[in-house]
Amino acid sequence: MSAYIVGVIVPLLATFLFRSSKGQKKQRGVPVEVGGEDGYAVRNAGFTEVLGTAWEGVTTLAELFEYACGKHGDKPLLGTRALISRDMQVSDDGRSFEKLHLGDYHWLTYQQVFLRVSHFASGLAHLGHSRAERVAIFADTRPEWFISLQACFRRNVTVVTIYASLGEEALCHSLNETEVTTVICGNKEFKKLLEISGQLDTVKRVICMDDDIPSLDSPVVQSGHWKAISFPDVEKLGQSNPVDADLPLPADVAVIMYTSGSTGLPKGVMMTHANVLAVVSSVMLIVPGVGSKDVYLAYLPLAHILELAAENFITGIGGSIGYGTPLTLTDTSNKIKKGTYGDATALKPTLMAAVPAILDRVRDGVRKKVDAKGGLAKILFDLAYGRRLSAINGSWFGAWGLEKLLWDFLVFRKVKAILGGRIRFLLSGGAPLSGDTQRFINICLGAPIGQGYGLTETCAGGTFSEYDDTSVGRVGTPIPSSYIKLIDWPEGGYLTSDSPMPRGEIVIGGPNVTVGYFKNEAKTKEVYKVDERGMRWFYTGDIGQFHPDGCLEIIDRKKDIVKLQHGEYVSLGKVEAVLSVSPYVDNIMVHADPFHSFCVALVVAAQPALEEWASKQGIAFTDFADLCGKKETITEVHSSLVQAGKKARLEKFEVPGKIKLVSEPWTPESGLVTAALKLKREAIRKAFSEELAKLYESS
Ligand SMILES: *[C@@H]1O[C@H](CO)[C@@H](O)[C@H](O)[C@H]1NC(C)=O
Ligand SMILES: *[C@@H]1O[C@H](CO)[C@@H](O)[C@H](O)[C@H]1NC(C)=O
Ligand SMILES: *[C@@H]1O[C@H](CO)[C@@H](O)[C@H](O)[C@H]1NC(C)=O
Ligand SMILES: CC(=O)N[C@H]1CO[C@H](CO)[C@@H](O)[C@@H]1O
Repeated sequence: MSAYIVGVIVPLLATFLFRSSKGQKKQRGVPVEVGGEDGYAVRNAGFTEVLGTAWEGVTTLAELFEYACGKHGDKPLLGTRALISRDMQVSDDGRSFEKLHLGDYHWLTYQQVFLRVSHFASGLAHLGHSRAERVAIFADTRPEWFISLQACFRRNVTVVTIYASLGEEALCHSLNETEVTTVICGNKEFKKLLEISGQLDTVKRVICMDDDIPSLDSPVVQSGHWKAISFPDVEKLGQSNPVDADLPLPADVAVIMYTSGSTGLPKGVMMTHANVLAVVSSVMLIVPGVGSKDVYLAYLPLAHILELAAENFITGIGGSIGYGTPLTLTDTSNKIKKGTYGDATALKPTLMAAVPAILDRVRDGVRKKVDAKGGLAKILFDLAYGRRLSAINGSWFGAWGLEKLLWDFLVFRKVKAILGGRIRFLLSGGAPLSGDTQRFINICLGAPIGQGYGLTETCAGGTFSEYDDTSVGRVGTPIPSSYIKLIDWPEGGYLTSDSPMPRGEIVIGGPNVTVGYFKNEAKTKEVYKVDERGMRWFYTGDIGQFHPDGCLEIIDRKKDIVKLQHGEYVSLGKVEAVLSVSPYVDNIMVHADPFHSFCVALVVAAQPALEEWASKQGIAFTDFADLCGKKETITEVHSSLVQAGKKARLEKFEVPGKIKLVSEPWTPESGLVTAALKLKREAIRKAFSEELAKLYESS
């Protein structure tokens, strides 16, 4: 009980002692004169020239790596955890799960990694891979991925990156299109390749990162069509047959990154060394006080530009990269054996990157735990949360120093411990983060979130929220290497002359804008434009508005706006964001077409919340699919959506008139969402075409 009383008194005292001073609003972005199409353009207030590199004399990623290894020689660079045991556990309903017991991190120093990179580069050359041919890396995030990447850079070999979760057709397409001759992969991916080997004409070599190379007796390997070799063997080959480095120039293409677009086959975005370096350099200036003490937890796909830029950035500053996986991240993660440590606990990282879906999961996990505890713990948590929220409204640092320490000690210490307890900055990207989650993480971790907005096409460059900006719902100011311009979109009703803020389609310009899509001139011409001053601009299709302090807010998406029968516009993304606050919603896709006067929605139901409701109502069901099909369940979920819509003041036509509950989650593997967990509308519409038709039919 005493903790509770202290918890009340100290905040009250602190209110008098440390009154927050609402300082003047910082000007983060300023209007700038640029060429090209008319619009409202903004640049970072701190930099008059767009930035190319933050390291003097370094112009490519290969040079950055060599520079870092020379400077930080015996510091740890890459860390992995040893596998202690692998168990199978069977749950009550008979499904079995793999549980891992993982040990401490083991480290390779910069110098050791440099040697392995040099050996692998030589080995690749010795295997007969010529510089003009492309290599594909097709694997989960791990040290060998990083080593392969740097080795290719050292030989001026362009790397094709492919999401490990990509479907067969997309995989074939990207390997075919880039005429890849060497694929570097794990044994899981090797099996996938063997299944489609008949369609891969150009592949000659497969380098397997795991020891147990699968199916060495398969025809394509037996016949000598493919040479299969293990990663360590390539390194050994290189060690005994050294080949000189063959460094690239800034304008050489470093990576062709296949993005799982929302529609059609994936497109390969070509990124030069200068492109990626510009973004890596910007991050350097945005994260406060980075240095060789920083430890980064790497677990996002390296085939995602956010992760690729982040790992090169950590290397550039002399930090350490510890590898983990999304399924072993925390002590309570699915694959972690009970009573053993998750990656974050073992590593105690200071920096992390995350996509919103993962942060949402952290938030829900904490909320659930607090609610389950109830009583004093919940009262304390809610009180602390409320106090911190109002402190943040004043100012982030300083003003509430003493009270912050107290709450940290009483309440947030335990929450912080989930991610190892030392996180001081979180990078979030891939999709907009909900204001609620941003606040929650800000408060509970006591660490700011830097939210980035950008696309693969702009090399993840675009905007970035500065560490001292505690507002929510905005994506920050242009990074030093970008200009952001809004242009009118009259059809959608967004104009740069709008008041109180200029609004329009977001166009990104600068050295970070990539050179275009590989072998896709038509699409490149459609969305990339070069202005009369030689600056490249990428047309994003997103709609934004600029706040007076020069920060951007994403408010809509061009192609997600549908005109209904009676002429009203429904912005699908906006409505989905509003409705997803319903506790019954795990995921939601709103569907509208011009032939009906109302929209409908597919709702992936949140199993725990719905089952809890059902048991309270005394509704019997055989399994979750059965529950989702029941009329009363649909009514309950629908009315919670209507409520959410009302609360956010949606128009009546914006709230789905009918819904269908889906019991199976949408995952990247199922092809219904991208690896960053964005909806693939076309794919979902196709997969659920009958259900959607039925929703309209019965009206
Ligand atoms: C790097 O490779 C590309 C493609 O093969 C080539 O066009 C370029 O000239 C090479 N760069 C250097 C510095 O040799
Ligand atoms: C890839 O190329 C092979 C041979 O040219 C062809 O048979 C196959 O259909 C192609 N696959 C895709 C997805 O383009
Ligand atoms: C924080 O400030 C915003 C606007 O400045 C306000 O809407 C919100 O209610 C405030 N929250 C608290 C807890 O004071
Ligand atoms: C490809 C590209 O746009 N490269 C540019 C990158 O930025 C530098 C410095 O601003 C320019 O000189 C390059 O032309």
